[in-house]
Amino acid sequence: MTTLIFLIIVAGGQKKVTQEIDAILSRAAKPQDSDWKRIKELGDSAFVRLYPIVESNLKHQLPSMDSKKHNLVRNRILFLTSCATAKRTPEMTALYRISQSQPNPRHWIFEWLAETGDARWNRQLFTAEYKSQSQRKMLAIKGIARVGDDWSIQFLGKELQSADQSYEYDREICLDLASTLNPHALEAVRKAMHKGRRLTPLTERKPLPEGTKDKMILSTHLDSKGTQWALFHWDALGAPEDLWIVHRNPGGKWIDPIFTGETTYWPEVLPGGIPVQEGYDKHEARMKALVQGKGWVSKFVGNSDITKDSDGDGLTDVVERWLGLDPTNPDTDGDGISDGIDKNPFAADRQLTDQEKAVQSALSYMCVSHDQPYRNQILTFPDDMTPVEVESCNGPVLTKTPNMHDNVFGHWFTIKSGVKPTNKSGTEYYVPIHESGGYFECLREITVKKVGTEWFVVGVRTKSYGVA
Ligand SMILES: [Ca+2]
Ligand SMILES: [Ca+2]
Ligand SMILES: [Ca+2]
Repeated sequence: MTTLIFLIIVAGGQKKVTQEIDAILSRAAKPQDSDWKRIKELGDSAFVRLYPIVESNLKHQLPSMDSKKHNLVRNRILFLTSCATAKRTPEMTALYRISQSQPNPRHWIFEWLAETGDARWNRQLFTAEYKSQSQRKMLAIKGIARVGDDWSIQFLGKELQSADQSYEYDREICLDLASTLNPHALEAVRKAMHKGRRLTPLTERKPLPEGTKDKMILSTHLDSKGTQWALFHWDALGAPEDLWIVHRNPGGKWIDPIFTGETTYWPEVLPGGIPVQEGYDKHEARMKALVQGKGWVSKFVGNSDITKDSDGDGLTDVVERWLGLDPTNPDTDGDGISDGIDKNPFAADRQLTDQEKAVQSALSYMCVSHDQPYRNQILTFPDDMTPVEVESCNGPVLTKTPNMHDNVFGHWFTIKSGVKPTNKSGTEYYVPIHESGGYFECLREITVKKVGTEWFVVGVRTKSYGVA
């Protein structure tokens, strides 16, 4: 008797739930906020009710669906993904396979699959999507990292070393690997962060123009000894508008690029923060005459002012003044590595406090990339913080100083005030960094965790992303 009453109650409860799900589904085209919450609470009972409807929609209707119906299916899938549990991975994968020809539902289902991090799919599904370079690549990284088995960690570790990554993916992989706190994953992140403290000499960082038709070349001149000179645009110091000269002997290649200290870009301030007095019109007219006429030949060819390297560190005085380095000291930061090949010419290796290590780790995460070796990463530290070294990039890491020329371009990272521990034991830090890449800017709130004596980024919140 008791069992019968119980079964009647359960049956009654299920009927009520079914009615409730039906009511929510009837509003599926325009769901209310409370619907999302409720469907999640209902969990598997909602999943069981929803799954056949969504499967049938996807199988039979999607290709010919109008936008209103499409919206309905989209919402049902979103309901489904929000209520399903990891146990439901096979059904969701079945939906994923059915929906392969439909980019939108595929994306939502894939997102959910990545959330579950089910080991059965990481080799097939996630790696296939990962290789497709699609918008789902980030999700695939998350899915693979969530599985966290040896194979996944090795796969991501290898990708982190691969040369054809963009910095976005490198960052994502570092974050997801570090978040597992698995020793092999941390080793892969450690490897990616430590690329050494030395840099390729400036003049070898990028290829020189190989022909007079090259867009970089603005004007050429043949001297009486048969040597050909060229004035050209080269962004080895960061700005594509910077003017350099180069020469070649008959039958030879362009060699010995020399920075002229001039740029066709309009600089707002000169080294030392001095505003340009010349005025835009005058600057433009002067640059036009220099580039179009032959004035540059007498001004730059054989001019010892632009070739002089007073301290013999491989950077001319002109370049050093441009970057804000000391042209009379071969090792501005005194760390034993000459300015010409020091990746961090403004920051010496030293004993760091936990707070500094946390900042260093957050910056390493931001700078990690396989980007071109000439790309500048420009760091701005608060006044009360001594710059720290960052090794995770291939290019130079410059510190913004009042002496740096306004025309040194690169990827900017500004440490904001408010770096602080998030727990009493001081094993976790919060580091806010403003990033600006020329086309965009955003604030990232980075969480850094201490593992042993090292620090790893385990959380990133992107705030106020915008186009600059
Ligand atoms: Ca020098
Ligand atoms: Ca120097
Ligand atoms: Ca140095």
